Amino acid sequence: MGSSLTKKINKAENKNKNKNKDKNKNKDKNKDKIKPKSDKKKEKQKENTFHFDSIHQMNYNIERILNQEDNQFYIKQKALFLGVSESGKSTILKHLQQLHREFKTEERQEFLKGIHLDIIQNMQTLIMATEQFFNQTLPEELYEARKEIEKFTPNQVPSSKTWLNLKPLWQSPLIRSTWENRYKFSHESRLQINENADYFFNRLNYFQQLEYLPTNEDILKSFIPTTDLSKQTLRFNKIKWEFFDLGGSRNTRNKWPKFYSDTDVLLFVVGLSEFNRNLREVNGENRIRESISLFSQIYNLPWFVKSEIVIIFNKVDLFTKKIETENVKNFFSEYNGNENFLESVEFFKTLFIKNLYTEDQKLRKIHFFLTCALDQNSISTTFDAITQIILQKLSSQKN
Ligand SMILES: Nc1nc2c(ncn2[C@@H]2O[C@H](COP(=O)(O)OP(=O)(O)OP(=O)(O)O)[C@@H](O)[C@H]2O)c(=O)[nH]1
Ligand SMILES: [Mg+2]
Repeated sequence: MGSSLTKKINKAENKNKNKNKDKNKNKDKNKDKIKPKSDKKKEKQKENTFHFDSIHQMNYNIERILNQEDNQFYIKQKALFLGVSESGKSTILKHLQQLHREFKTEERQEFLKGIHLDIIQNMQTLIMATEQFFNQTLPEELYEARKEIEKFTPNQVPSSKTWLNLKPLWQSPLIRSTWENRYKFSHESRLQINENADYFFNRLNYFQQLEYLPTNEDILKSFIPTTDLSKQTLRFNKIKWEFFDLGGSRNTRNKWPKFYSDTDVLLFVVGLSEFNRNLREVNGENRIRESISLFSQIYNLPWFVKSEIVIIFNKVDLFTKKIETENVKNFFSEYNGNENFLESVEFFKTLFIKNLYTEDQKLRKIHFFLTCALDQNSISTTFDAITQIILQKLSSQKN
């Protein structure tokens, strides 16, 4: 951060540190003296006055949002993650958490429950797709395993038998072939599958261990739909970020409006690789088309007029692989380009902007980023760049 705003913050911090040093020196000198209560009160007032004085040197807008904690000044920013389900909102937030703190054992145990369900539901989908979409019958020797997995319910805890049943199913050539051909049924709402499912099926040996705690990678690759608000406060890049992550499926979006006010940064996440997939919650609705229409509604809301608008084209790792075999034109007939990364990204960018209603609205700056939420470098450089956008905005604001 090389802006004048950063210099101002550093100056305020140094001044504060020096003040505290002096204060500590005096404290040492006077440590034998017993102070009357009223003196202590005065000192407290002095501390508060200092806090106010140093902030007061800064311009009003910055002053309003600065927050002092542990001798550090932070700019407070509310960042709201929105976007359709499975676009990667929670994964980006989980990655930011991992970058700035360690998940505790209890948190990992909590994630484990969701990961178990994700693994088993993905196998249920593969069984269903094998039989109902590809019209194949699983061999007789898998009958028991299949039956057990099929009847697993979300409230159940997997037993050692559950893991033993999953293994032969994943090894079955029919199930493997269904997995390899999953794009053939990606338009079927009832057959939606986590695109990282193979990672988990290849790690069944770990999950079957009773004391197994999920790794950071396990946590990032699993799909645990957000049903309620997840609010996380993280401090990095001199910013105290208050991240709000909300579930993106149609039936959870009614909870969004109460979190709109005072948003500094709107982070609208799009799963770029989802161009060939339909929503889980409703038949026949392409995920990117849903995302475009959702963005145009959100963007026009009065709450976001002063917010920085960021569109994150996420899942670029999957997108890059997918366009080698899947034709964008088959899902977006208006696409005239080649199966080329930059050309198709440009195409999607224009679709998001084109849907905004008036010329005025089109003129508002929208910042686009390409990310892979599983990649540390991608997430940290993206949030460094978003920080720059915030700092530039604040520095340019007049009193
Ligand atoms: N390969 C890959 N997988 C990703 C990426 N981003 C997210 N995912 C996976 O996509 C799935 C959905 O991600 P989430 O972050 O849970 O999606 P969400 O937007 O929070 O979904 P809701 O909570 O339902 O709104 C998870 O299995 C993630 O591991 C990415 O960049 N690359
Ligand atoms: Mg989520």
